[in-house]
Amino acid sequence: MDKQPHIDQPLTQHDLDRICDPLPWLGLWRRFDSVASTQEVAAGLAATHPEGLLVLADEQTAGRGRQGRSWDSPRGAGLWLSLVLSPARPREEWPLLTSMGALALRDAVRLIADLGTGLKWPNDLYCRGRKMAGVLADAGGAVEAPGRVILGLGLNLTQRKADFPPALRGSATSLALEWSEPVDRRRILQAVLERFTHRLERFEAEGPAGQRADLEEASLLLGRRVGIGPEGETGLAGEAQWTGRVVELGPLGELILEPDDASGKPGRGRTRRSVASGMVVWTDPPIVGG
Ligand code: BT5
Repeated sequence: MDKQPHIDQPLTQHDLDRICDPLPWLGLWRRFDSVASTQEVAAGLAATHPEGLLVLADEQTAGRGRQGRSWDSPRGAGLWLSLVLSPARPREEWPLLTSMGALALRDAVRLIADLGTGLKWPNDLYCRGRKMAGVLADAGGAVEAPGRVILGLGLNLTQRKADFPPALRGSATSLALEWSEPVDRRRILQAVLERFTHRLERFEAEGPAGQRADLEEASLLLGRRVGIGPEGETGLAGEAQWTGRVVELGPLGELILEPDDASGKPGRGRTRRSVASGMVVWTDPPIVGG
């Protein structure tokens, strides 16, 4: 009876119970057929539930990216979920949670499929030069639950090229597009949550240092020349305000750059700049293999 379940099978509340129950930090989990955004549903629940929460939806009608951008989340096409966390770490370290979410998505994809993937700092998971997943952290914004972080994870699973809106066809990908073998959606969810739990426990015990080696290993930007656009830019096709080479990652995974000189030549030895909120708009060499 238990045929190899395919990636197209929806997750049930029963699946969620089985997967979430063993996770020590998670007190409440809910699945919905359709919501505007799991971030807002999670924020609403957080108001009355102090424990760790998970909200998952089959479809989002107004999925959100960062800074007002949107996240395409059609019915059944991916994992669309939000986690409400109360990290036992100083608030200034919380930005690392975004990259930890992206690392957990990468861990899960790697457990299941033999695929090369990498992180475009701080929140994008790329596979062969296209975006497969994104992470969004709400803390201190309009939907904030005080003292907590709402971490939204979106992982594309079943889309074929034509399923993406035209504007995303050149830049987005899904697990099904990259990996032809059947995949059990429950296994992916379980792997994402287990790997994230492991990372969270390590973060709470050791702080940012415990994530560093993985961040370096996964980084698609370390060692590349990059163009930094104005805040609010996205994607890899924008106008750069300045350029430089990424020479190392900072304690929270931020990019440390050696800026180019005025003529655009590598400015070896120039004062390094840390990019905490600027956006990478192009890379040289381009991200194709990651
Ligand atoms: C992100 O923002 O990548 C964060 C995505 C977070 C989505 C999850 S799903 C569960 C939870 N609930 C929500 O409402 N959101 C979270 P950003 O780096 O700003 O990237 C947004 C950009 O990615 C868009 O402007 C598009 O260019 C592109 N994009 C949108 N949907 C996509 C998709 N499904 N796959 C790949 N790229 C996409």
